[in-house]
Amino acid sequence: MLKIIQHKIFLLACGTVISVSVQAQQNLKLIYNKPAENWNEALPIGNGRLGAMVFGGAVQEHLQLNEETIWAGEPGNNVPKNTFDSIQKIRKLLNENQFQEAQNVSNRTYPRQAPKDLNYGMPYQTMGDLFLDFKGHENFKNYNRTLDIEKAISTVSYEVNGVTFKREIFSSFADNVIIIKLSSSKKGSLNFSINASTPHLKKSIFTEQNQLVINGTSGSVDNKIGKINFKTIAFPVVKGGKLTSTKDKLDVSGADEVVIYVSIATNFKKYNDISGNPDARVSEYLKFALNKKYDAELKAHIEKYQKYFKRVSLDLGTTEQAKKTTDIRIKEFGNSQDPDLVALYFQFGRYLLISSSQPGTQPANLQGIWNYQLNPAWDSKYTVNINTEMNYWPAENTNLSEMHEPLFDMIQDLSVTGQESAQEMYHARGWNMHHNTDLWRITGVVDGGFYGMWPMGGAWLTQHLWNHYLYTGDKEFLKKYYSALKGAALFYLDVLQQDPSKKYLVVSPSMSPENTYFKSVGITAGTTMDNQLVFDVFNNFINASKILNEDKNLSDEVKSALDQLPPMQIGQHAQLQEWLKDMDRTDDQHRHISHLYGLFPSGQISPFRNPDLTEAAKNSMTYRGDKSTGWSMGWKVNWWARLLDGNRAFKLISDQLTPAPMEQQGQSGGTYPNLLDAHPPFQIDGNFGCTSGIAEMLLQSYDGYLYILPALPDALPNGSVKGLKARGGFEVDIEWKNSKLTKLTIKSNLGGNCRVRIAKNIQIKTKANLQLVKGENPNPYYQVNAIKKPLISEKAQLKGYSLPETHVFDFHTEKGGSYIFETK
Ligand code: FUC
Repeated sequence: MLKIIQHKIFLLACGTVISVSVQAQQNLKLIYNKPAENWNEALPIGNGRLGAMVFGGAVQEHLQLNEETIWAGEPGNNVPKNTFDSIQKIRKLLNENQFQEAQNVSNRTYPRQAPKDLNYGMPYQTMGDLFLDFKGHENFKNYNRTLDIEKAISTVSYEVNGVTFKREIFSSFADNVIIIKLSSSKKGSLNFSINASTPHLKKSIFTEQNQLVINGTSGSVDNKIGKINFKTIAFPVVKGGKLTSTKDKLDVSGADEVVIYVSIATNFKKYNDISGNPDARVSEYLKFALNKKYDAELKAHIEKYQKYFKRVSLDLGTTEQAKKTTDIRIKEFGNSQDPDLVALYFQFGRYLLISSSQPGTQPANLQGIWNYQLNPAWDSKYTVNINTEMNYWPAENTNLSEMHEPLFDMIQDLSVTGQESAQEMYHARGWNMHHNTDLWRITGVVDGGFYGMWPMGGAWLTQHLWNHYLYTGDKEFLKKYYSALKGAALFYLDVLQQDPSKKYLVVSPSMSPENTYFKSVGITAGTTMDNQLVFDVFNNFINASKILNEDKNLSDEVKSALDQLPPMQIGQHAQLQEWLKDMDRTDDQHRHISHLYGLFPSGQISPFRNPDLTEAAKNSMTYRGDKSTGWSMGWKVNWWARLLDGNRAFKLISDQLTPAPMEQQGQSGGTYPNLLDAHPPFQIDGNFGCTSGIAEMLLQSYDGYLYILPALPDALPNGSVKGLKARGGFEVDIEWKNSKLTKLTIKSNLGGNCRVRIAKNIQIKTKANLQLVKGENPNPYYQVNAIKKPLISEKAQLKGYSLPETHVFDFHTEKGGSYIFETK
């Protein structure tokens, strides 16, 4: 074992010399040989706040532009008034097994369309479009278009009559504007006009002092008036040549080089404050950028981006496929060997998270920040019965912890606005929300009493707070968000009802997200997912209050409720039961498999600790099938990784990397030519889910240990990954050859015991300082919350879960220490 502290290398028992492993040469570019013909071929750039889809046309460049706070509506929650009596009635009907009637009451109380005085959330809206029209570029050749995700830049180049034209386009992380640089191989050859459009009803587009201005106001929907005012300026800096303007168009002629700065600002300050001044802000960003030189701006942008991006590298090997354009690689993925596309897809997920979620910005919504419509699918808002959480699964394990911050800020907001729904709808303390929110942090029911009667959004979101703590050990962070954890626990303490048959404490009413147990009936009490979520909410609170030495009495009360939650159950088909009663259908192929929340992202089911539950979870997965919407397949990659089946996980990655149909509706996901995920239509969660799943195949950290290469597929026999994060502040580099671990490096940021599980056939070269494992891992970030023994149906035919042979060892780590293991 080698131990490195403060850059010094100590050779312990073994005499090997550390080989500095060469950074893998990866192809980190999306490449195309023709301009985008539609949005799903255009390439996304973003700096967390400003997004653009770059089409790269030779005759016309088109940038579809977004600013993350342009949403319809105005401040205000959407909590329905005076519905507590209906909730009580539904509870009673459910206790009396009058399921259809319970559903009817819910549907009547919360109609499918928002009543006049309410709304079901506001849509995220596009700003509009910028166009650059080039004269005489119809006959272009040698066309090349890229998205360089190592530098966060999109490039376009082509040739017309022997002159090469080039563009570099990025949304600057350093300067808060979008920058477009146009150049050519021959002086004086840039001739084009700049114009814009926006679909907003309230708008004005005009030129003013050699700049193009777009003013607008967001839309009004339901009972909310559109009150986001925005201003956009496109400001060209022209070298050589001339810049002239007409009413709503700028003309560049005979220029050598042009840099266009696009600045966008709104009046949004906070969910309850829209007193910002877009005019002042838009000019301020612009002024700041105009004070610098392009080269310095580019350098600063790349540096800021790479600070995050370069923390992780993944090399899965490369083949001839990597020389092809990205659209062709996606088309051929299923019938070729292209491990590098898996690495590219993984890194693209990290690129998207860095580009759509920066500290201080809004969290990534259903489309990250990229949306061309005023009324996008599901409003492109935050659906929290899976989608928003999935966006943030890669935040910790792929070493992008800071990208998680916008989500934490949103949870903090919701823990305030959600007090209204807790009190008004449930007469409960604490806070809650249902299955959606938006810029205004609504917490009421959305889409009516069928889809919307799910009071669990806060329960799931707060898991992100606790997990961030487990990864970072940041006690200040825990203190800051403790009230949100406590508020969630208080809500369930007050809301849990006693189930009449077995006297368990259960959430009622609720549903297993979007699924039904009878035709059109989903409303129920005590779904497996709800029980698992409340289990986690209660344990997080108990653990946090202990660490921070707070609320001892309340913690005892929560503990007593925790003990009365139902256990997980294995039903008659040997499946993990989705509902409290054994009602699962084996032909149910619903995209949501919510009861497997306990397997991932939660860690309540583990193959080694609970083989029966693991087998049942696997059976549930098998019944549901593989192909589905993009996010559903993304989730399945993570589940198969947790089931330790790397080949099946890889099969789901292949399904995900299937060309998506261009139809904008349906349940058949895949990947668009621009590598974005299709629900369809485009929804970003599948990108993030799959990225997280690839990380879970290489490293898992739950259930008391770090598991190295837990689900390595046969298709990826050789490779290396550097910089993945594990709970407890560990940072892990792994190398493997012929499907076997060859080298493992673990850096410890917090110190403490490190428990590692690896395949049995791997022999570590030196075993000095390795200890045999005794009892539970003493590392506090690896504490396992004991679940109840599952109930198993007499009809369930369990075969026994076949576990891989592994060995587990402990070693002590110092804060800042680095530990290297080579294998024989
Ligand atoms: C949930 C899912 C849908 C879609 C929507 C945004 O309602 O069931 O498939 O992802 O969110």
